[in-house]
Amino acid sequence: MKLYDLELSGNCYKVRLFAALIGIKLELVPVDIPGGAHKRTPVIELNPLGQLPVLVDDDVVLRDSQAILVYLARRYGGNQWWPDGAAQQAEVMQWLSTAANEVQHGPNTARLIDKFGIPLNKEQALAVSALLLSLLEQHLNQHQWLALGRPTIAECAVFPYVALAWEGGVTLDPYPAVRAWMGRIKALPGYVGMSGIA
Ligand SMILES: N[C@@H](CCC(=O)N[C@@H](CS)C(=O)NCC(=O)O)C(=O)O
Repeated sequence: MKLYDLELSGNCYKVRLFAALIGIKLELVPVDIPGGAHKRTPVIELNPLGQLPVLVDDDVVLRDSQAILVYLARRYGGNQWWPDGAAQQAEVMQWLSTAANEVQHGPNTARLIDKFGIPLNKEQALAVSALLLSLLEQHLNQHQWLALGRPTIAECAVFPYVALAWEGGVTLDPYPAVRAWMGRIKALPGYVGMSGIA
């Protein structure tokens, strides 16, 4: 199974992390985003948006880190990570949506500005980060995990850019419950980090 990958990408790391947690092997295909390789063959044929990650598993080709997590969990991970029941699935799904919205537009965007010099709106990114982190802090004050009382793919979707928030100038100091949750994730069997996340 191939993952078109960029080491520094938190979206790609979501997939690498989950694969490590469930013990499946990925063939990583490094893509030179600074050199524009994501807008050329073969990536552009696999994902017309020209974005990473892209997963190729035999005849299955998928873009979007959240969709890839669902696929891997359903196909290889078992319902511990992506449950069967309607209400349970929706409980996980709301965090996958949070990853694609508030996490993307908050700490991920702040990092794109500070670390990669991409001209986006920092003030707005900090405001969305504050909203996201207070939501997480409130939730994690009462729960050990984001959904279902156990680790699910919601952790893999939300954790990376929260853990990388410092690279965008967003401090987690006022959020002890978030920091404790990150510690629980790092203690999971099979856990791997990435550059910027111990
Ligand atoms: N919603 C997508 C976002 C993917 C995304 O923005 N990927 C970045 C790397 S982290 C990328 O490929 N950026 C290059 C570009 O958009 O041109 C996901 O979750 O996978």
